[in-house]
Formats: sequence, C-alpha cells, structure tokens
Amino acid sequence: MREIDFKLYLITDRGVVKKSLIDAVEDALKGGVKAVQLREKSMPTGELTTLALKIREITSKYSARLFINDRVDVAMCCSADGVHLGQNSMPVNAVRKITGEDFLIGQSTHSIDEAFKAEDSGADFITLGPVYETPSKMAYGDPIGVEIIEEVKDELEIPVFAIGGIKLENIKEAMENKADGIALISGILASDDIINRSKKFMELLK
Ligand code: TZP
Repeated sequence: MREIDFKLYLITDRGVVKKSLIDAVEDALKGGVKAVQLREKSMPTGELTTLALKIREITSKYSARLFINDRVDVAMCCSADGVHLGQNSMPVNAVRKITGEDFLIGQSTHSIDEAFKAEDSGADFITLGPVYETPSKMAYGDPIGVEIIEEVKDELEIPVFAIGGIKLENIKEAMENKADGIALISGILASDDIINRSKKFMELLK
C-alpha cells in the first residue's frame, strides 16, 4: 500500500478565495498544510496547466503533496504526486496503467458502495461525503452523515478522508468516527486569515 502521509487535504476553489488562488494556497502552506488538490473544473486546459506548474513549484517549496483533480495528463505534465478522480473520471485501474508505481490515486466517493469499489479498483485513498451540510448543497448533494465513516472504515484498508462542511468545530467528531483525515475547501480558503486558520486545523489534527 502506498503511504498517505497527510491528515489534512486542502481542495481549491478559486470562487471562494478573497485573493489570488496562488497566494491563498501559499498562505495555507505557510500555515502547515501538506497536501493540496487543484480542483478548478471550469478552467480552460492551457490556463489550468500553467496554474498547475506554478502550484507544483510552491507545493514543492513547502514539501507538500500536490494532486490534480480528474486530469491525469495535467498531473503528469506538472509532476504532481497524484491525481484525484471523480466517479465519472477515467477508472482507477486505467490510470494506473499509464502512471508510475509511486503515483498516488485518490477518488471521491459518496456512499459505502462507491467506497468499496474505489478500494477494489486500486485507489490509494478516498474522500467520503458530504458528511455535513456544505455551502454549495446543489453541487455536492445532501449530507450522508458522519457515522458512515466508521461503517466504511470497518471494511476498508485504505485511508478515508471526511469531506463536506468540515470546520474547526466538527473536526473532533469526524475523527472520532474513525476518519483518517479531513478534506476541505471553504473551512480554510474562505477565511480572511488563511495562515492562522490552517495552523488551527493542523493543531487539531496533531
Ligand atoms: N465533495 C464532496 S463535498 C465537497 C466536495 C468537493 C465540497 C467540500 O467543500 P467544503 O467547503 O469544505 O464544504
């Protein structure tokens, strides 16, 4: 099993940040974040590639992992640590055929069934959620509840990251339900003080 050496997985959304996305990501890294997923779904490929190369530069500077959402080609071009697949992305085993053995593959899951399938097909870790209400319910659907994490963890070997509506106040509950870590967007990126907010999250996950 490939090692997943982080507990906080920061996902980007340039729509929620109050400064440039590059500055926001660098602030999070200054606050101690060690894994970033570049998830800018509507960005044209050229722009996304340029941004990915820049974010690779800064994540490397802070010895942090970088994952690219969905785009295996962009991930390989910018020497990302891995890719994060959705349910409609290339299948995990197909991605594995074209990437190196060390390449990390995460997958988004929203149910026990999807979580099992992700592990079976060779994913290295999953996000599971939304466990709580998210700011954008339309995009991510109704919450599935935090108790599902423990149910999934009883059967799965790969790390499970709780996602959806994660805040400083509910991190403890998510971890008590056996999450290996948390994945989040607005809890950090919508903050006016990303450095300090990141530090607080990292502190709670120690
Ligand atoms: N997948 C399930 S919920 C979600 C994703 C990408 C959004 C998480 O955003 P936030 O702001 O941390 O609730």
